[in-house]
Amino acid sequence: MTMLPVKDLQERSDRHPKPSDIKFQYGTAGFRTLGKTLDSVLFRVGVLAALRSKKLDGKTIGVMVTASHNPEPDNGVKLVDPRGEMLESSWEAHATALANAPNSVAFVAAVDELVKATKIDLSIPARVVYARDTRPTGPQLIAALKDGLEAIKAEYRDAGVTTTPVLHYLVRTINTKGTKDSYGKDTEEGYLTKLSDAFKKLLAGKPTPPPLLIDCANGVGALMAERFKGYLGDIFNINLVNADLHTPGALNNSCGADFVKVNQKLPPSITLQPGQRACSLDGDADRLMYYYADERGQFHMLDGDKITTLVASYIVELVKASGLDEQIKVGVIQTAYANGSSTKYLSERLPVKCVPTGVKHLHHAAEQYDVGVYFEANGHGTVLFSPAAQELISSHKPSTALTNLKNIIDVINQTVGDALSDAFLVEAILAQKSFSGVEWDSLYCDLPNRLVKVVVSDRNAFKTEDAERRLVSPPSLQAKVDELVRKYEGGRSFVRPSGTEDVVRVYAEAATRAEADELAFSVAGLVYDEAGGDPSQRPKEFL
Ligand code: 16G
Ligand code: MG
Repeated sequence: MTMLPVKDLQERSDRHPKPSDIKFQYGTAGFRTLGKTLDSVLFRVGVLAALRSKKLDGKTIGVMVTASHNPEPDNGVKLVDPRGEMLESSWEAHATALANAPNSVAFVAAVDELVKATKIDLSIPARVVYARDTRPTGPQLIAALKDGLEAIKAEYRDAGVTTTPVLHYLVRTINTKGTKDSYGKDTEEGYLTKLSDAFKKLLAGKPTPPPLLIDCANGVGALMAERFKGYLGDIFNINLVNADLHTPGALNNSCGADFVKVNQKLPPSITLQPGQRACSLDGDADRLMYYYADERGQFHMLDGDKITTLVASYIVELVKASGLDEQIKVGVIQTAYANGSSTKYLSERLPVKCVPTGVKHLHHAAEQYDVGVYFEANGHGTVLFSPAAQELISSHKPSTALTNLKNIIDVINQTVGDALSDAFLVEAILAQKSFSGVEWDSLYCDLPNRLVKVVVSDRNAFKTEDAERRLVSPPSLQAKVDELVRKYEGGRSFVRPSGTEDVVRVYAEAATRAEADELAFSVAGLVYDEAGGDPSQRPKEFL
């Protein structure tokens, strides 16, 4: 029977001591905090990833080192399961337990316990593929990860500096290589070729779209977008801004998808000509925010909900035109953050489901449909085609619509939200439909909305139900929120604890901008008064 390499694990773990004052938590997007505190976590994640691989019969597990849209000093790490999806939730607790073992002896004991509890056969080989974004703490954290992988004798592959969606793609392609479910070539080049070929086919014969301005958040998306240029030829031009990977502190600073979504304005580094369209990626290129300037030069945002609407409507059209609408049902998954107007528009046409925030919830719900379209309002999303739907599409009688549908499938990265793939998807649909930003935007009109953060003494005191749309704790707070909401016609507001920051978030929408702001700040004030802390942190009345 193969035993744990206890001595090696312990000795190497001693080189990566856990900071005694930090409690780590594997949250919505893995571990995420100040990069310089994460050394022990990375070492332990290396061991955990290997155990997960052994548990899944030697399938390759992914490890991505990134903190997405967070500021540059932060970093983080998340695990990717064999089909390119997020780590199964039951293992999040194992990750948290291993990360918090106070010392090496306790860590090895926790590993041993996990092996026994989950009945892992240690003789099975472990395989891991890892990558990182461009953060300065990345290389050192990768070194700690490798030490963990070597301590448990895992085989590993370094995917280098790349985007989160590329790492997800690699995991899926490695694990399906040579099978009937093969998802493409298991290299970055395979990814670039697959997406760009499909995109070029969708654009063929259409007028060349105007060059697309891409704000790369000064992150790793800039590298990937630059690589795509070589694959797109002159059929589609992209111009990169905020592609500076060398200036310290530039990452996600006053740019990127999160900046645009939260502030509902252009990054100061960008000016748009009337009619011009552009988009922003986040720091690891898995979120996408579109926008355009109207003929008066005014900014309009096209967020994840607008992307859902465009994509879902187009896929429904293609399925129908292919004569597959009886067999293939398209559904949409949203979260409470989806703009009320988008939910209204979509649910008049398609089944729409609301789930809690976080990709894993949306992804899981999307798997229940033949075609599941999911985007969070913040721009993270993709489309899933069930194996049966793909089978039907691949064997159905040929037509232009069916060819387009096949190319749409190939331009999409089904493993996870992928900003560049999503941008190509959007551009392909706009080209197919001869839509400008204005026409896309006119599908429905967003309700004004506002998102506010509240710093409270204990965010765990906040518990929600009904896909985070209602609070169950602190008791009686929901009734007070309801009372405030009732004062605003068409008003809606909800309160939820953040899964990635130590804050509570308040969202509100109403018929006018002033009312949405007023409602958001009234609810935030209420939350603060109920569970407050430092008076200087009380939400300011208006922006
Ligand atoms: C993470 C999630 C994202 C979610 C966000 C919410 C993943 C890969 N990412 O970034 O889906 O929208 O957290 O953050 O699951 P919050 O809980 O802090 O509001
Ligand atoms: Mg991200």
